Amino acid sequence: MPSILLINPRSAFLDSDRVFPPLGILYLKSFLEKEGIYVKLEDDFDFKNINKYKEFHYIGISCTTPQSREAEIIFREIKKNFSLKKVIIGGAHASFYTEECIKAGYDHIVLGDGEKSLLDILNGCNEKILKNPIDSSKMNSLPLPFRDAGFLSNYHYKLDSLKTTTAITSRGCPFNCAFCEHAKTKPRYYNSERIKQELSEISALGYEAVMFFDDLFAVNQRRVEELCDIIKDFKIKFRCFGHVKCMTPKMAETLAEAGCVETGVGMESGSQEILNIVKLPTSTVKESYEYIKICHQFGIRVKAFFMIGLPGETCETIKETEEFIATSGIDDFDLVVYYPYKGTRIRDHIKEYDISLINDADTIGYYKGRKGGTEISIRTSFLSGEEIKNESDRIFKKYKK
Ligand code: B12
Repeated sequence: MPSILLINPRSAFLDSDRVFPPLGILYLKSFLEKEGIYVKLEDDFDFKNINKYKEFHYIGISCTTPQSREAEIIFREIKKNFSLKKVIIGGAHASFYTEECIKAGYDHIVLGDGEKSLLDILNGCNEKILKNPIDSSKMNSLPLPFRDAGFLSNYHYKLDSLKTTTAITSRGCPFNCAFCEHAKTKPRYYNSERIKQELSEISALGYEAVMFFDDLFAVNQRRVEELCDIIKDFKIKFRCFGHVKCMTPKMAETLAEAGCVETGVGMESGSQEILNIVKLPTSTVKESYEYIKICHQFGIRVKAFFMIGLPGETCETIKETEEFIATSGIDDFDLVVYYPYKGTRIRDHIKEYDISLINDADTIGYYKGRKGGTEISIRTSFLSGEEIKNESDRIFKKYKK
């Protein structure tokens, strides 16, 4: 039977890469092990003792775009020491920066869901680029992600001072925001039975709270009721993502009764002009205000996410975002400079938008790095990259509690 080492490269650009565990490789490990394959996870690649990896037939690297330089260093090190080992790259970077991965020389590049593609490769498939999305009907036959207390103990996140870990109840997002790589990906849902099992496992590991990382958790009342019915039996606290167009008093009440203490929500901008350009379906600033009011009515905190430097940004639209942050009553927020990832509508049709690329080649592809640092790779016709960054820093410092 073949064996594989699955690596999550370190992320020196972050304040800490030990907050949330890398769910992707946890899913892959349990899936492959069910097929009888030996899998080891490595989240701190040991360059000094590379020989300890010689037993593995395959090496898989999980990669987001800002991890890609570290991933290439690992790739070259492996090839230098074990030239015959096949190295596979997967994760968001492989899906949207496929050309770059081909150029880097990876043996296999896996787009999207990794389970079936990885198994095919381990069974001898020679294709260079593989794409095998998991169908809705197969989602529930996937084993639960590998949650080993030892591995998870490297990661620390607290929600309301409680020991917290992450989970997802669905894959994909039905919305079509112009800045998002994950726009319009077919939503596929795990069923109640499976979610119950997963939460039992999480509780048994001593976690008292969960951060649900579904792109959008609080969207559909029926689904929210189904999920909350299960969650409330576990007496945990949780945090999840909502959408300004979907929050209703009934939904907030359902969430709060099941233990939801906070929702994260991509409000993006306080300017209607900007929302008209980037959000699909278009949301309104009024809906954003309303979202906060509804959540607060049921005791749910709101952390809103904003970007500055979206297409069409001007001094005026930035003022509107500032005004929103100052007056809306949000409990917490994050504000970053927009980064135009490949595979998004804005980047793929950049000429149609009032935005252009600057310094793109000098960036590694993050919007939130060490000590709030951000990469500037865009400008609009009204504002330079520097002006956008200065405004972002100024507003962040002024309002962040
Ligand atoms: C949770 C999350 C985070 C968490 C946790 C990240 C982690 N450690 O896993 C936090 C908050 C830390 C985070 C940080 C960032 N994130 Co983030 N994050 C997500 C989110 C919402 C879910 C990821 C997830 O867990 N999915 C569930 C698992 C099961 O799926 P998966 O990870 O994609 O894994 C599957 C496949 O990708 C594939 N696969 C994964 N690895 C491998 C490896 C091999 C060998 C193979 C074959 C296949 C394979 O198989 C897996 C199972 O099917 C995604 C959006 C999304 N829906 O994917 C964004 C997303 C991945 N993040 C994104 C970004 C931009 C960032 C940041 C750069 C933001 C910043 N700070 O500037 C950082 C980078 C962090 C890092 N270390 O690289 C982008 C990535 C864009 C890109 N081109 O890389 C995404 C796609 C959001 C978006 N729509 O733009 N993120």
